[in-house]
Amino acid sequence: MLTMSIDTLQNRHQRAHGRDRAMPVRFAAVLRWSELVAARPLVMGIVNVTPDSFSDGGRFLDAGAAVEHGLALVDAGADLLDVGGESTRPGAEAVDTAEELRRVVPVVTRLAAEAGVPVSVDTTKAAVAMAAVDAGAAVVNDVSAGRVDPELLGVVADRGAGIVLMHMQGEPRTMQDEPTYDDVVDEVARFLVERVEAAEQAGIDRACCCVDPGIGFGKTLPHNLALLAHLRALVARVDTPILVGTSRKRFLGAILRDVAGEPGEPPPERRDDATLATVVWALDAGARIVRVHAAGPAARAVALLEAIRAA
Ligand code: PMM
Repeated sequence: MLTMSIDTLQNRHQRAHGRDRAMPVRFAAVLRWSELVAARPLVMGIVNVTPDSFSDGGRFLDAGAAVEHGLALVDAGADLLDVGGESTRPGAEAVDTAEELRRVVPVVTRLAAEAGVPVSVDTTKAAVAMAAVDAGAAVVNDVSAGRVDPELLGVVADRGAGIVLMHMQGEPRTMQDEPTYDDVVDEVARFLVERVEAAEQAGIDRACCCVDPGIGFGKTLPHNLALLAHLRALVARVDTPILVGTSRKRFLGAILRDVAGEPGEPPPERRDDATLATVVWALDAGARIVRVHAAGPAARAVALLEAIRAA
């Protein structure tokens, strides 16, 4: 079980950010997404400790640089940090467990101690999930929704961590070869409902589950757009908070080239304005967590939308 108390976290947060700043989110010993996102949507900042992620690959491979980046994301407004040691970009090769542990554990350990916000580990491996949770991670973000490693859901259940269950057709190496669906929204919704049931069967409380349509994971541009267009319907069908990750993804580059008249696909680091448009869209449709590289604009969008909603 995760034993960290809210008081401990509050103290850590105040040490890290000064006594005046209230801790932005609270989580109990057992991370219950449904309670965490009840007050307002949350911004999950991305910390990729990888040489080959599509947007920030290689920038934060050094643990110190990754920690600095995570702390900067929190200062900019991130409510959670997602630490990943294996790239899931299309065509990426798998990373072995020892290497993933080497990349992830030191960064999770330090961020869990210093950042003052819940830390999530982006992994499909039970061994990495276990080590990361024992190092202080409160959430396991599994892009395979517990299908790659059958032990992973049990690890999450035993430790009372939160989980993100994401939809993906195929596997990262080949997922963009020829993704096909009869009805992408219906198939993704069914899959997410089924994976929450699988998580419950493994002993995970439904309140600890969050689901994600997996934008860009085994999906063409029309599939990604259909999922965003019908996000409100998806939210209504799955009885769990939804996380949406569009940040800097390839489909945004394709839209900017094809529709917005850019001369070519802008590179990932020039897709933050397009990301923000999708963040606002997703939040308005009912997404409760947005996973982004640039935390500041997303945090300001959350604040703005909440002000409008409250008026
Ligand atoms: N996207 C990436 C990696 N992990 N996890 C979830 N839950 N949802 C996502 O959309 C997602 C993810 C790929 O993006 P990155 O390489 O920039 O992290």
